[in-house]
Amino acid sequence: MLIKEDLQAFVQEKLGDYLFVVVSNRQPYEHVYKKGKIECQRPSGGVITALDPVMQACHGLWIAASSGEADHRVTDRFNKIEVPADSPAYSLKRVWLTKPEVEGYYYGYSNDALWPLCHTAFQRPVFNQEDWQHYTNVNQKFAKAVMDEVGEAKAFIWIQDYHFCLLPKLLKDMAAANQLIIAHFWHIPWPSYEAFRICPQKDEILEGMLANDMIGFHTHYHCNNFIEVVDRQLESKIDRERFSVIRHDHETLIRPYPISVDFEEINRKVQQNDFKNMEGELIEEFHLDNYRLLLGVDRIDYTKGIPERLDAIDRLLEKHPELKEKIIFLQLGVLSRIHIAKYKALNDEINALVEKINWKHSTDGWSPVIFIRGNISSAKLQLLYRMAQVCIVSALHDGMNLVAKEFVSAHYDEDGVLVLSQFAGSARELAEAVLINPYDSEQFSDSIYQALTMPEEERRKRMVKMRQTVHENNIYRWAGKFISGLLKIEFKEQEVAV
Ligand code: ADQ
Repeated sequence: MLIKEDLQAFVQEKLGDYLFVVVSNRQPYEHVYKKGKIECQRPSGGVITALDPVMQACHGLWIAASSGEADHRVTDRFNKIEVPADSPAYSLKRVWLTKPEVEGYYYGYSNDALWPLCHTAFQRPVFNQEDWQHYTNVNQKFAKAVMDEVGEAKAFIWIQDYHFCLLPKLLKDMAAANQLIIAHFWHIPWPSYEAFRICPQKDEILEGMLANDMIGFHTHYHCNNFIEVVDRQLESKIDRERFSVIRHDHETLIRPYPISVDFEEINRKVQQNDFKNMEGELIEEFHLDNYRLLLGVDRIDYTKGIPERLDAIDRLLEKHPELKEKIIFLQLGVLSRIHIAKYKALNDEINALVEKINWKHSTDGWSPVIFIRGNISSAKLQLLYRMAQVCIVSALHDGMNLVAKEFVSAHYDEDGVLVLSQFAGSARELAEAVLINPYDSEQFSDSIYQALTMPEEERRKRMVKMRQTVHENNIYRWAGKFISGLLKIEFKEQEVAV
């Protein structure tokens, strides 16, 4: 196991002469007005959850798009601010995007074209030329922001996700030879060639990405898909021994690095006394007394399988009416990308389903489903994970899914059952979960029943195993492995103080 301090020492030793720069679309902290005052808040989302502890350990520079209406009020003349506010550990540089840029680059090309293209969750991608133009412009804007900071220094640029397919090549073209080491982590699935080939900009996307020195995916499966796509689409040499692509004399390593969470931190925090005190408040707030708690936690996104999950709860109560007044299913959902029509429709669909199920099954004083929309504090969230006897992750397709790992990390009592979609990347590591096919409502509802009736001994056996897995492969190990993979050195744990 690697802990925060080990990663810190490792990065300082290995990347001593390099600037350490992370680039992502979403920023880890945003500033907003609340009751006339400026407040700092953390947006929800997997990339932020994963990278913030890494950056706190590595003290680098994070470049991201501004998203809060008060952001500009707190940044300096270089558009930078030290974060987190209470104990500054790294610099955040904000890139200002115009409304048309956000529309075209973020809602348009990134989330209405690339997101559905990569998830193959039966939503048609929309490829719009104007969106592509904005996507290209914003990638250029970020390239300039990076080079303004880096100047002539040597730097390690760690690009996050599908918003920046063109950035690696733009940076390599702007920088001096050998000035930058560029790596890209792709947080979502990479599709098969059959799915990817419909993309009109496929060549530009692949060209841009192959300027990276390394590309990381969550699973071997996604790496294989990427290699196959390149092999069939571009003239290049695939080195199957080194698992790399060589194009125009440049080699890009392709590697699987399953992302994770800060196990230690969640596990420690959830056992603190103030957390225990908060339990009563949560029971009261959500009227959870005397019920067995089933939990779902998601950004509201059509890839997360929320309607499928509600259907399974409905079916469960149809098949097992004896569970009425015994269970509560609490769904926490943070609104996401609501400007895209599909997301708005999904939100309406979920509202209607919750109403329907509650109407159908409720009794005097009891309704089976509570749906809480909005961002909930990490303290409350971690406690709810611990209080939940069953956590349901039913993604139709997901790169990893951190909710599954957060639930496991919070269960220091070594109890609780994870019901997990076989189409989430995390299912490859958390094989002791009750695995489901979210498209199969019969099997799904039977699996929830299995989770609710599983003998304690078996629950514990499975949870202990899953906790070991997440404990060992925590977020610091993920980052350490990624960085050492990039430096093409063997990862030796004895090199860092464990
Ligand atoms: P996401 O699609 O955002 O991430 P996920 O990995 O589940 O999905 O992360 C969501 C994060 O947001 C979790 O940390 C969760 O706790 C938090 N969250 C969700 N709802 C919340 C709420 N209502 N209140 C507070 N917090 C909430 C993308 C990919 C994933 C991949 C990650 C990291 O789609 O497959 O696991 O990046 O690589």
